[in-house]
Amino acid sequence: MQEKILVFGANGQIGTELVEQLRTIHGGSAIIACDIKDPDFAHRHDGPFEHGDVLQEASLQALFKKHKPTQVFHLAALLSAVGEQRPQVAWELNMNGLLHVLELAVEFKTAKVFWPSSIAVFGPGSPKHNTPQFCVMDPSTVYGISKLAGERWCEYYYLKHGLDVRSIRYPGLMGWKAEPGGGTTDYAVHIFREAIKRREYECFLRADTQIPMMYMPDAIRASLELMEAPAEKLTTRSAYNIAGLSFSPAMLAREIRKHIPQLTVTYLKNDHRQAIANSWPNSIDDSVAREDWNWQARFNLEDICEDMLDNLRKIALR
Ligand code: VAH
Repeated sequence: MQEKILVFGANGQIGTELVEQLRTIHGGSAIIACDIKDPDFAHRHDGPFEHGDVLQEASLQALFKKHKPTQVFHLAALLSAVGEQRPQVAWELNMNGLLHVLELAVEFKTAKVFWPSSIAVFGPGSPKHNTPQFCVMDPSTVYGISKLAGERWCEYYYLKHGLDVRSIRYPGLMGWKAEPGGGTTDYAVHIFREAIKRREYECFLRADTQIPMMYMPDAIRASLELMEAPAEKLTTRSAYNIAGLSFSPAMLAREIRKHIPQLTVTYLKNDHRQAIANSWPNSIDDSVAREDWNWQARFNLEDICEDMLDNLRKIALR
């Protein structure tokens, strides 16, 4: 069957790479990129684009009616750091945006829906190391609260309406194709650009702040593998833990210095994002995802640094 896939939040850090990958698999015209902002210059002609605001239910309904999507990827959200600056806006976008998409997916009989959760659903009371699929979850950010509530809503729409909605708790994500969007892990992308341009970086997290992270190619592959997994194999309809690797800013800086020995990094002491990072796990147990749909990360820190620097240097030279 010819897929018709709607991607909300298509111009974001995940969306930019997901749309590109989906268009490679299904063909450009099968993927309708949708965002409240115009696509950046590099991506503006890769395939169909629709302006859309997931908070405007009527215009969203018109998009569902026009395209009758077989799949929807709903990525639009405010992330952890920005969300703490604008808590009401974050809650409204992250919660009502999701509810509009779930409701319309049921109305228009969309076969599958993907929605990203985050390790931000865990909090100070969650086990810090190898945080399991099921445990105490007491998020202390609006972003984390909205993701935890969103997981419950996804499971509700699966159980009550039979909607095949699937979700992943992404770690912090790194990629070179799109800027991160205001999260607590954005440092792990900014440091590369600053290392290339200025050989120095002021990190907003302490040097020893260890956070679960993942390279974007692994993250995109995880979403697509989960969406392709046989429904009967899936034992979790809230969101799956997945793990890539865990590192601190100091560990990342040490790996980058193997390529740029002159890099100097200074560390802020009182940035508001430190408290957010402190509330998250150090590492994640992804045994349920491995068991249910054979999840397995591929990129280690050495591979990531090499690939990031190779590609960012090419961009810098343009
Ligand atoms: C953030 N990049 O920093 C996101 C992510 C685990 C972190 O959810 O908010």
